[in-house]
Amino acid sequence: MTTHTAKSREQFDDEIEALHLRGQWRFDEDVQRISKGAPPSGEPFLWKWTAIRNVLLEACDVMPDSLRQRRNVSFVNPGLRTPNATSTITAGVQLVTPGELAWGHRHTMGAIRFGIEGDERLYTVVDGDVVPLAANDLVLTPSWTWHDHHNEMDRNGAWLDVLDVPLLMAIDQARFQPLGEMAQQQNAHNVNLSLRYAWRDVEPVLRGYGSAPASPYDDVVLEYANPVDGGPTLPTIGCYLQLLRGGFEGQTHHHSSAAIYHVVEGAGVTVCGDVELHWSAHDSFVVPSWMPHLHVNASKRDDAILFSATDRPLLEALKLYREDPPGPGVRPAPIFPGNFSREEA
Ligand code: 1HN
Repeated sequence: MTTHTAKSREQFDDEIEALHLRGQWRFDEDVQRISKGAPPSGEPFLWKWTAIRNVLLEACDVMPDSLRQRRNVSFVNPGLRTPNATSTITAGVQLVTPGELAWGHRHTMGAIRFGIEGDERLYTVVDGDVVPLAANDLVLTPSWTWHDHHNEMDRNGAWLDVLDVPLLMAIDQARFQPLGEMAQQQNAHNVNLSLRYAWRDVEPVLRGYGSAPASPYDDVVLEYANPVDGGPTLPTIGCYLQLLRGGFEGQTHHHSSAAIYHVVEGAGVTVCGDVELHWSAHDSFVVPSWMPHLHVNASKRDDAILFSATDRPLLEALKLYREDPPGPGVRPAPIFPGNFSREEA
């Protein structure tokens, strides 16, 4: 038998809210929203290299020494509630002046860095090992590894930083520890090749692809492979390099992962939803999750090269990675760091 009360539903909702309870019926709005498909999170957006560079140069003057631990400016996606590039990834550019040291620390957040301006005298020390970060090199700083950055050049050094900060924040796993000293003791054997994918090794692999047909969406695309297991660079962040050959006009596709791109060379346009992102060397841009997009090389003759970092490994681990149209079923060809090959790994 039902008992009738004069209570309104709103009154009832308020009463149980005071008991820290909430009826499933109140999630109706969310349910309606996600019934139409997972909404894209964040907007397609592009940050021009000239603007980023000017901001970083000005930061050299404006920032007091006490704030100079990391001179990094992060990309703030205008479509997100948090100051990040995507829902799972923070990205930005860091500048280190001649002779400067970005002091040692470690964090549970995993990081990858892609060199923009620098040679072998720009380096990171990771768990005591020196890892050069020359232009277009990729360097890994896995979760909880100590790292301090050094610039022994007589010019500024700069690189792209990509970290899984928002993801680790969301799942309560973000931890940070300063080293307590400015820099780590450097190991005797010194250079660590397993954390560095040097451009001088990677570029010939990419350009050596020849004229064979490649991905209709990404043209010639390589994945940076982890030397230990051949898997993604980090459990949360995968890194890719793609060559859009002269005249390449990609087809539209979409996938559940979100990406931050960095332009290595060339110029072109990425059409994402109804936004056109016109890019040239050293610009960075975001392609949000689920958004239909295509890439076009503006030149009929010259190559364009894009580096990208995405949360695809995270989604694959959760069995949530989707792409449409479905991929060709072939993983992009892996590139291994340093002297590693798949056999040795
Ligand atoms: C960080 O630790 C670095 O170690 C760079 O160089 C960028 C952005 C957000 C949070 C931590 C670094 C970062 C960061």
